[in-house]
Amino acid sequence: MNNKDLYTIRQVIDLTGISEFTLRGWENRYNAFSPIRTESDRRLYQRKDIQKALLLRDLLKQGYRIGKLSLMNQEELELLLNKKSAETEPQKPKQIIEILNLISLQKWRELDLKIRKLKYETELELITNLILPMIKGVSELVENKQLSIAQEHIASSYIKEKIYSAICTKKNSIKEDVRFICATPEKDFHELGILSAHLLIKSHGYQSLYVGPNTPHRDLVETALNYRATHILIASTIRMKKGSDQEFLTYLHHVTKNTDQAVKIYIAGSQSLVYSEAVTEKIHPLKSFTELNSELICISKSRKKNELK
Ligand code: B12
Repeated sequence: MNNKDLYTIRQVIDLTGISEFTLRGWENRYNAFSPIRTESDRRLYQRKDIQKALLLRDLLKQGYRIGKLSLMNQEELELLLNKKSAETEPQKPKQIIEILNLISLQKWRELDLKIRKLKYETELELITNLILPMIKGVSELVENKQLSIAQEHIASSYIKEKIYSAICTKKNSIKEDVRFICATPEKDFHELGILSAHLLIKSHGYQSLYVGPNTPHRDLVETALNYRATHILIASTIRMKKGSDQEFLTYLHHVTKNTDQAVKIYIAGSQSLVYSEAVTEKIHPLKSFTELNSELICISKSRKKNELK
């Protein structure tokens, strides 16, 4: 490549008006670019990186979120920018706004009380109307740099406690022939999705074993065999680096290959939806908790049919 086509970080700052802190944040946290490194470890950007930085800058101004933009390629970003206005996000319920205010003010004791008091009718409602909006709110606060990593950890812990306390209210399973296990793949510590799924499964009266986050595929397979799992639910939230798609596919391949043919494997989470090539007769993607809930109802119906036979 011609050296004239490469730009130092200073030149990129001058051309785009974006600060060094922001450029590095987009690179490190969102994998937005991978600048070439000189021998002295200085970053050199290509023309396409500058174009992407400009697109990101303009779309962020329109109200889009960096987490969403970072998953798009240049062509998709351009298309989005040509749309007249940003998606209008639904208004958050009042109690969620109050909770997010307490989080951003770091009023942890008040937050604890408020989260404990949250009322809900069904577990699906708790997940979709309260847990997911809280997570989304936390994620927006982090993106807007209103929360530090430590504060994000604390907020996530309170959300986790709420899910745990809902799990504790559930009686032991009566439908013993359906046994789920819930996990996230190795290196993925985002467990709020699978923990919520574990709660929802239990609320339908099924057995569920919470294996938890960061589970090596060998351990998952071994657990599935010992527990005689009938269903495995794997949620993947993170895409850490280039090639991690392949890692996830390999992970799934191991789990599929080494578990009984009758075991149904569900994959969920923001990253799993891009893995359409993973879908086989045994692997079923789940887009949402509402879909998981419908699936759980279907399992119940087919059990009843089998009992009648
Ligand atoms: C909470 C959180 C954390 C917590 C996790 C706490 C915990 N105990 O789980 C903590 C603070 C520990 C954390 C750490 C990190 N995180 Co984090 N984290 C998040 C956050 C705010 C929420 C993720 C979450 O729990 N989602 C819960 C699920 C349910 O919601 P969702 O992801 O929106 O998923 C939707 C669907 O996909 C579907 N779905 C998702 N899961 C499931 C499961 C089932 C069963 C079903 C049916 C549906 C479903 O439902 C949701 C609603 O539609 C996101 C922000 C975001 N925008 O997502 C970042 C995010 C996932 N984290 C991110 C990063 C980079 C990290 C770190 C690497 C940061 C760092 N530098 O240290 C670490 C490393 C963790 C690791 N190796 O796994 C990035 C990932 C970017 C990427 N390239 O993939 C995100 C997107 C933030 C960002 N924009 O930068 N994180």
